[in-house]
Amino acid sequence: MSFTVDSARGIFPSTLAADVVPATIARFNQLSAEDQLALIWFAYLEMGKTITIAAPGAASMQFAETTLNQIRQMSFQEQSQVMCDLTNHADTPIGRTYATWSANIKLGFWYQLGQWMDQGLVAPIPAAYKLSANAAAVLQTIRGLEPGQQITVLRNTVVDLGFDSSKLGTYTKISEPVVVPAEIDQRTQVTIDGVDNPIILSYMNNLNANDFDALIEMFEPDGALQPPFQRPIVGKESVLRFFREECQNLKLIPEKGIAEPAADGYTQIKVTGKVQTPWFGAGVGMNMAWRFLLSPNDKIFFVAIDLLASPKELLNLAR
Ligand code: 45D
Repeated sequence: MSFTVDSARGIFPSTLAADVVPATIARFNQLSAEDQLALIWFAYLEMGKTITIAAPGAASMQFAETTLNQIRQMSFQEQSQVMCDLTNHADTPIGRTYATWSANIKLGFWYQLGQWMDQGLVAPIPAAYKLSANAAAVLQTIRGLEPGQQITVLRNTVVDLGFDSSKLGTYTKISEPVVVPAEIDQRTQVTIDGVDNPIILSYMNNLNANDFDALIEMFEPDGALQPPFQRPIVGKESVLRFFREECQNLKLIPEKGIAEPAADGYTQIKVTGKVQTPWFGAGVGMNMAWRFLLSPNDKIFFVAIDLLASPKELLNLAR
């Protein structure tokens, strides 16, 4: 019996992911639209005191420009309505446009709205707005998270807003253009304590260089990649699309790992370390694990990327 994507998901079962992130988002989703907006605003303001957005994602904002300008022209009441509609997943023209955007464009859109709210150009959240008891409790949970977990909560709430993209029918996804991969002589080379497998090192180096064409050739045709808190993305074509849309300019900083033989000539490898996003740069290092399953042909059959429950998990290399 050989591995399936489903059985591969179970490798290194003692890995503790930050389940508090989906749990917090589930609680957030139970709140009213007004509470959700106010909560994100307060969380964002508080986080801004300790971590700042490094790259305002100018490129991502440009694709939302028409919608942003449309909103800017509206009255405060209309602006508040747009934000509530997005939060309620309402079927509106802006809700539908929003649903076609990649995660980075959605983040750029809100980043700009947040600036404008701050400057008084877009309807603010009243400073005296009183969160419901449930919303206050969710905010309190967010306060207690590590920065890497906080930004993941924020990102995932933003990605979920707008009309449900699965109800759009056929549509063209709007994402930033793919950047040119780094020149060979400009590339960084990672080292991993305990892992010298060239496939794993190349995975990290290719992703850091935005060389998605080289990266995807390292996968089995039916290989899969499982992003944090998501179902696996299966097959080279879908994984490549994901790399192009969601994985530009990441910085992977693997630290340590373990490699060992698995059944049927496969090899399982776990690596832990940090990941930085272009939004926060070196300001936020997320504690991550990669769980790889390499096929007997030395191709990636499966890799899961997990956001870890705590820094202590960086040391957990047990099977
Ligand atoms: O509603 O090996 C206001 C993979 C109030 C690939 C607001 C990976 C109202 C393979 C404040 C205006 C990708 C899986 C909203 C590795 C309101 C691989 C605005 C991992 C919404 C390693 C809020 C990559 C704003 C990872 C502006 C883990 C919020 C990447 C902005 C993780 C929040 C990236 C931002 C993360 C959050 C990025 C900018 C977590 C960015 C988070």
